[in-house]
Amino acid sequence: MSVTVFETKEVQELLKAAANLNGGNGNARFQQVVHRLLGDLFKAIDDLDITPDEVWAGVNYLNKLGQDGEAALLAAGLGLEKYLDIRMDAQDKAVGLDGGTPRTIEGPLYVAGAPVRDGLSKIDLDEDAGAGPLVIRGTVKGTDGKPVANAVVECWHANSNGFYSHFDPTGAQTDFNLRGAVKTGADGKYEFRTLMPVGYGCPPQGATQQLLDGLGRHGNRPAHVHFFVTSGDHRKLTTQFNIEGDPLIWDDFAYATREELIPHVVEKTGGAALGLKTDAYKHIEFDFTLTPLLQGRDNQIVQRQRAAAEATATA
Ligand code: MBD
Ligand code: FE
Repeated sequence: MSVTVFETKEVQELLKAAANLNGGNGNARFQQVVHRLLGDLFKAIDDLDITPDEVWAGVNYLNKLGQDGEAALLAAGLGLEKYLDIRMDAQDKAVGLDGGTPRTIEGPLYVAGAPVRDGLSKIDLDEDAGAGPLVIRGTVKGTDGKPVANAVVECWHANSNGFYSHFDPTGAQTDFNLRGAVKTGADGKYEFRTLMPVGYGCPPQGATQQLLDGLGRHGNRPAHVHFFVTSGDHRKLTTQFNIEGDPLIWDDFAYATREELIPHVVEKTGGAALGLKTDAYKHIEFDFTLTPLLQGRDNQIVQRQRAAAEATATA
């Protein structure tokens, strides 16, 4: 039977006690956030008459989510990470910081520590019979259109099975396969020689896919390449582009697609001279426009737990 108890003194006192609001100890911001989120959950249980069985299913789900190490993956799939982008976009607009390459989500699969090379890096370290060569290149610029020297472009993407090195369940890839970092010279130019990625799919037995199944959603992304672009004089850019023509471009389970982030893929020959595995290759030209610091500060730096590895000397 549906009852409403949320507004009672007993429940309001319980919420305050649980969050230790006005308790003296603890972190006031943390208490404020916990009080609000717990209150929103309590209210939803009242409003939707969520049953004890449903609550315990949810609690047990959180255990599986943690066991699977998929909380950040679920954050992407539920649009939480996209929502943070929408808020940062609105903040930029409010202070007039426009004209940069649009941001889009980082996702959970970055690995810090890729070797930094000058201007160019060949990042396909492992054989991948299913993937053809891809050259990605462009210029890092400021909003004034001038090239940015000493910017570092970091890039990471999946192989032809949609798996990322360091997170590959088959164990087939070495550390930093398909991950790299390039420092620009005075011309602002960067180039990656790599292989064409395939779209990612959530682990089929994992907690994220389980939740998506319940919603009747798929857990797939179109083929894409991630970037961080950093430069001391500009704000850090976190973005990706999608591979033109992928059928999931506008059906990304993580909602990262943006109109400005779908560069043309051009067919070229001459790959042999570039050290590519076939003469025919695909070429993507993609420039990055960085935005200036805001009152001398980069307000786009996001702290989150990230994987890290040591680059081997030969890599
Ligand atoms: C990915 O490759 C990705 O970019 C995101 C956001 C989520 C899961 C896998
Ligand atoms: Fe990705």
